[in-house]
Amino acid sequence: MKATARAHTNIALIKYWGKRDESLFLPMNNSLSITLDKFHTTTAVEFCPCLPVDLFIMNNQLASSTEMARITHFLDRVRGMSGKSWHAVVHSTNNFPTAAGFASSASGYAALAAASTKAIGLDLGNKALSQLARLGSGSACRSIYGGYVEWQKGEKNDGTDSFAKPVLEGGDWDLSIVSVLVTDTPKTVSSREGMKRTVETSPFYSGWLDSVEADFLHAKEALIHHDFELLGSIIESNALKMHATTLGANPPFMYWNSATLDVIKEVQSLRSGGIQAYFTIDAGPNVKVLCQPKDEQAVRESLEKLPNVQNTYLCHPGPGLTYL
Ligand code: 2P0
Repeated sequence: MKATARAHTNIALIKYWGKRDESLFLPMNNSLSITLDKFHTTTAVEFCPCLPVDLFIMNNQLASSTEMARITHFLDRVRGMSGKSWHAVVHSTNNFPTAAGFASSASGYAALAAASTKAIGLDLGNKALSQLARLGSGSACRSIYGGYVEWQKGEKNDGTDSFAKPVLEGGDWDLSIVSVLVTDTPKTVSSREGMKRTVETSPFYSGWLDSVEADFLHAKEALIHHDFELLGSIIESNALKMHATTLGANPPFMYWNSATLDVIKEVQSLRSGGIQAYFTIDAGPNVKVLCQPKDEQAVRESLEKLPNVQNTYLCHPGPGLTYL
């Protein structure tokens, strides 16, 4: 009983920041993302009655006991859904360096949800796969779909109304995303810990909640109407608000370094020079810059000139789940 699936990473335009239920990965707010063409995780899962435990091999190496425990916890849900108790061997490969500043948990759990359910004989649709992927890592629910995707937070306590759905196909509006690597050093505060600490201690978190729904609705409108200037200004402001909440947490923390600020300043200077480019930053120091395809080379060249930029990766909207 074997299946292989591939899912792509996504970047948040409107951020998922804070949970209302930790164990069910239910978010405090709606979020919006672009699935990227360039970076993906491919996962093969094989269930066998011969295995005494699950095995997880990540990029050809046996995973740590912490990662193994997360995978087993996830597969326990899949076993529970199928009524089978078999263990599995999971082989997962990222086509991007794990330390390159891209969230691998989103593509990782989306691919695992698809491959594991198919391998165990379940036939789930995308909505059910999105709900399942969410239980591995929140942002994974968005990587089930390609293009532009929303995650509706839902209201119910059991999470049955919290899943992602497509907003716009990638081919409907081709935007460019220049992903800027300023460091590959692992962050000291994980996004999971960071959002939890912020919800529990930051006096600025209520300001986030007061404004994020309006950001979400305006960004969605901008997407539907292909209004790049509006979309860009909203996503920048939303990212800055998310990062501002971390400064008010106890103890406070900050995901940026000085090179992050250099990239922000360069994007502002590009705009002063007439090139429409806008930044967003997830839970780390690396920056993603959105622009239109006609400007992508100019934007990339100007960012690569910055002394503290290590690399840039040019991405476009990418596909949803595929089975191999
Ligand atoms: C996002 N981030 O919307 C936001 C923006 C980081 C900043 O989703 O605890 O790895 O596994 O649900 O999904 C990163 O958090 O956290 C994230 P868990 P996840 O993309």
